[in-house]
Amino acid sequence: MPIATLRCGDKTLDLSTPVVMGVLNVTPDSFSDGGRFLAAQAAVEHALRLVEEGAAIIDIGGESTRPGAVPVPAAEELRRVLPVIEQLRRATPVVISVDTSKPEVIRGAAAAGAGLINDVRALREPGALEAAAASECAVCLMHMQGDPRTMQQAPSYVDVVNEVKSFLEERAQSCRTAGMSSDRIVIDPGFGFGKTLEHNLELLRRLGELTAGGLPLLVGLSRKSIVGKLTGRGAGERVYGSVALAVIAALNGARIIRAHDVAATVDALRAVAAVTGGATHASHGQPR
Ligand code: 9MG
Repeated sequence: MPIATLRCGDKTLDLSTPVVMGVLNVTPDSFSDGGRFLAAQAAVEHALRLVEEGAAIIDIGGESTRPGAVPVPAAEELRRVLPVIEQLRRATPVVISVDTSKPEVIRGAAAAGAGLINDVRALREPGALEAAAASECAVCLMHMQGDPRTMQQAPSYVDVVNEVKSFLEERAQSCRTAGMSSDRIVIDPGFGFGKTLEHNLELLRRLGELTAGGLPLLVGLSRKSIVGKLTGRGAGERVYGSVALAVIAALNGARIIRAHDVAATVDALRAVAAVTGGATHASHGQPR
């Protein structure tokens, strides 16, 4: 029986129908025009717009995980994310997620009020598992082959679905051994993280096989190169392709969809929920 709620610190997220996690990048190229204070304020305003559009979770990222991205020190990542978490926590009850792999950032984010740690390295950095287990946060364990600097150079699998599944089962078991209950764990196949187009399509087709262990599944396909390859569109014009893939993911069992274009994704998931049964979690309420 799949787990229908996720315990995120002092909040509980209902996953009986799919919800949207809105993406909030706070890297210098995102909101840096007027210095640190104004950048944090602009980021919070953007996040609140995503909440208005129906996001149930806001995922704050202070370090890029794109192919080729260069790591930043923990202190800099904390300077980027903490003011945004603190302000957002006061402004909205939605779950605040932090996209990080560093134990210092996990501890700081949890203390500031984050409810979910979204780790593209699945808590494999030294001290990360212990830091997450000591918090009350939920964790998202993502699969990645290699690391962001090199992952797209030559991804290779015998059976991508079985390899991703075994990895995620092993990481989930490590979390349980460290003291986390299953209602704090989400798994994610990591679309685009050390995968070719064919690997991504195979994972999407067979997504249901990953939900066999009963843990909720998060997917992030929004604006990624998979969408660009399928549609021939540049990064700024991938809304329709992203929404189409989000719908397929939801129909194949995903419970959390990580998306930049929240309003469009929420509408699409409402349609999915109407067909598959149950209401959606879109919080903006009024028909548009
Ligand atoms: C940070 N980030 C970028 N892409 C992502 C994805 O597909 N999943 C998760 N969990 N995080 C992601």
